[in-house]
Amino acid sequence: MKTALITGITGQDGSYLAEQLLKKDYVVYGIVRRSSSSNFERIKHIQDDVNLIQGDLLDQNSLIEAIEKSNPDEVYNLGAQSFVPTSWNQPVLTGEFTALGVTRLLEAIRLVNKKIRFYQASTSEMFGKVKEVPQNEQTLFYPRSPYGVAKLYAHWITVNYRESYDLFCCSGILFNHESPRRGLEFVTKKVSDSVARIKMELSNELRIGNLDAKRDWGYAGDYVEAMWLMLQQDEPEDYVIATGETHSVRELVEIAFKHVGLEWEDYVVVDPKFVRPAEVDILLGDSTRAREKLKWQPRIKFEELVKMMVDYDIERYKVPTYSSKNYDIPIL
Ligand code: NAP
Ligand code: G4F
Repeated sequence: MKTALITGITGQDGSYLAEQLLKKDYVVYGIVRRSSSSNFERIKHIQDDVNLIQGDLLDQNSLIEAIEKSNPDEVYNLGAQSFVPTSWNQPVLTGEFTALGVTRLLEAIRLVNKKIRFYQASTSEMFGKVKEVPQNEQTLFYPRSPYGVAKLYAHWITVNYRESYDLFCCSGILFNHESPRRGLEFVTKKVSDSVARIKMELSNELRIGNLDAKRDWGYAGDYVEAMWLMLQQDEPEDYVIATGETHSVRELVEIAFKHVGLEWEDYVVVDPKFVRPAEVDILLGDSTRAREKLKWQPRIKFEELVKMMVDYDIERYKVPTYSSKNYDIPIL
């Protein structure tokens, strides 16, 4: 029986990964940071099956203690300030969590047990102003936000600890992946949630930013399987994980509204407030290495993903506790 420790277990990916590891008979530990109110919504259904340890990527000692206490075979570092616009707002804090937090965790592993296998949640945001299309493991990086810059540091410190200390460290360069559990501020969830509210007559518009941006969107449940596969290989390596299809925000909006029988042009308002200081115009991943070496492939296609998210939100708003005055508003 193997043991895994997950940072960011309360997040979208952490919740799916914990579920999948439990199914594989892992003992699962998760690091959670202290909060005055509970944020275990995504792991409520498995809360009794996982072991939660209080800790923070900002606090070196708490990470050492978490590793000592859980004694893991594998550590998955999914914790981060992960919303790109917030990184312009709080660039220093983003660097502390998302960049230096990784060094703290790697130092804790180096100190406690160098045999631990380590997964770092790298991102296609590192490609930013892309140097080629599609992007693969050899594509040059050009990040376009403080978040992308912080993740690039995290990526290289992971490579560096592999090369300096012979640690088994892998970076998964994951392209955007979504699900009904996606945070409300990200564009897919913002759209599915708004479409559901409009359909249920709780709202009558969707204010949005750049409709022309293109992303390679996959399903989070498929992507966490790739994280696990990376740590089961004989040699540590970095892998691009993507669907190999790109779609615009406009297409996303069109599909979501059409799914509930509405015309998107009647409801969507472009609001400059949501346009970023520097945009990543197009992301399209080439995951040939993962498909060949890990035998990984995505199962859920873009259109199915969008419909799944809209259907989920419609069901959510059917629960009577929701009304026009009682829903979460994304904070930007
Ligand atoms: P998410 O839903 O935003 O979850 C982030 C998690 O990090 C939450 O559990 C959060 O805890 C935790 N966290 C934040 N700051 C922390 C700190 N100081 N100490 C400990 N934990 C902290 O993100 P996600 O979509 O699951 O993504 C998982 C990881 O993959 C992130 O590193 C993200 O940057 C990266 N990534 C995501 C995508 C994507 O498309 N989803 C693509 C590429 C890479 P709270 O619940 O307490 O806030
Ligand atoms: O959904 P988004 O906020 O995701 P973004 O910026 O691509 O970042 C996500 O994916 C990364 C992987 O590439 C992760 F590393 C990162 O942690 C995060 O999970 O925005 C997607 C696109 C952008 O081009 C944005 O400008 O949608 C465009 N967009 C247009 N209107 C909007 C909006 N994005 C948001 N969040 N809200 C809008 O109203």
